[in-house]
Amino acid sequence: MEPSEAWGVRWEMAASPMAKRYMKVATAKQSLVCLAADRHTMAGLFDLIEAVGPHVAALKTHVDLVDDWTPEAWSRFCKVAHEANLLIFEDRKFADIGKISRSQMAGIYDIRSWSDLVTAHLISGPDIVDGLQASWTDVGRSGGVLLLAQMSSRGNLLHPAYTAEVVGKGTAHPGVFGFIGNGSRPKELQELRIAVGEEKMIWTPGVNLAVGDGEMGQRYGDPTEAVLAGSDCIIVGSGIHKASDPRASAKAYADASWNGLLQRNR
Ligand code: S5P
Repeated sequence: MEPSEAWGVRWEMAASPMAKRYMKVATAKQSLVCLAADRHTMAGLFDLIEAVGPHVAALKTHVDLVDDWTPEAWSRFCKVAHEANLLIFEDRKFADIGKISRSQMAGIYDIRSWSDLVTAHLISGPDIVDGLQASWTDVGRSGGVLLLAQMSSRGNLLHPAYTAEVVGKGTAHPGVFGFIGNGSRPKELQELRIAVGEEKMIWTPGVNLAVGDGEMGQRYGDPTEAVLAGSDCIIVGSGIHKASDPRASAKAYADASWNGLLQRNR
């Protein structure tokens, strides 16, 4: 199937080349899954990517939670991710002023040199997006920012008025790839999609085939429902990396998300 057929209006409206790249990969793999690769060792990460690579379209990392991180091992890991045709998304949740966020993209982890996407809060104002974009430009690369418009955790402070401001500023900025929405609440997600319109991506954590409460205030909703409500990518962590058979689990999430997309565009 062609991406234009699978994605319909989103394909036509998406202005960002990174969004088009994601939709192409997702169509080729028939999977709208971003794996939250929250394992704490390099060996665990390599095992995971080898097991699930064919069934996921993007890889979300928390580079600072790996116990035995080294620049060499990480660069090999990124190479394997590229070979597996995965977008690499560092979920750093930047929140500082523009110039510091730009510097934090460098430093020991040098996120700007290997990430295709990063997350940011807009709490410090819109210059954070320019700071992050400048850091990719500094190394001759390009990338996209996902702004946190909603969160999946209970009691979070991203209230509707805040969400509306994030969406208003984010939709107008070409450096913004899209938004993080709350995958655990389809109704909130539908409202977010209406506010965002058709041009930008909405990616959603808080998704699990076992719907309900997770650890430490995490909340989970159904993957297909999230896609039907307007999510373009389900971010799944423990549902895959803690499963007894991560490959089979990744395939189950891929099918749930892909079926959601086909139903949505019917
Ligand atoms: O609101 C959010 C935003 C994010 S990016 N809630 C989240 O859970 N996340 C991330 O998604 C979180 O950092 C973690 O890596 C992943 C969810 O993992 P899971 O194991 O609960 O599926």
